[in-house]
Amino acid sequence: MKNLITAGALALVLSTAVSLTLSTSSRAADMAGMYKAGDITIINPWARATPGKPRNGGAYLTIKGGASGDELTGVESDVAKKTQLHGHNNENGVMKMRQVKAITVPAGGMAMLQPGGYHVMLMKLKYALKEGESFPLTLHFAKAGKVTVEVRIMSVGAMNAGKNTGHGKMKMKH
Ligand SMILES: [Cu+2]
Repeated sequence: MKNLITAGALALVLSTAVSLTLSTSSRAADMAGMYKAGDITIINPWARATPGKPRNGGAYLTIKGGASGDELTGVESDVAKKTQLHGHNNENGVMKMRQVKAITVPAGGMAMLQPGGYHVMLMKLKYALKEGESFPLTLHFAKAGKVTVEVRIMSVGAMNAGKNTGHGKMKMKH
């Protein structure tokens, strides 16, 4: 009997801890840009500003899998004539982009779309992407369905969505 009571009390403490963690993280996420759909969470969609005449652009985001995984199967956006999912291939020491059919979101893991890796390719942009602005991007998931997120436009050489302030004049070497 004593064990049962202890277990019950522990469960209560645990669920309180979990709900506290959730409320804290969703508040932080509001600022960063977080979208829940089905079992997955989309974090921080961002893109690089395109200097001069608009051509191609890239958009990046993190997708967190829940209890079950999912698959990102397609993307759509009005800012570009064509939108594709891309990955990189090392061909004789040269990194080349290639189109991929889908990006797996592992259960309990993350799929990262980032510079130098998987990304959303925005082909033939209809207008230049300006730093500080944002645009909608619709993601298609095998299980979670369609999710439209707002992509924040960071600086031309940005490497991620967060650490952009005060580094505007920093040159990125590739
Ligand atoms: Cu690409």
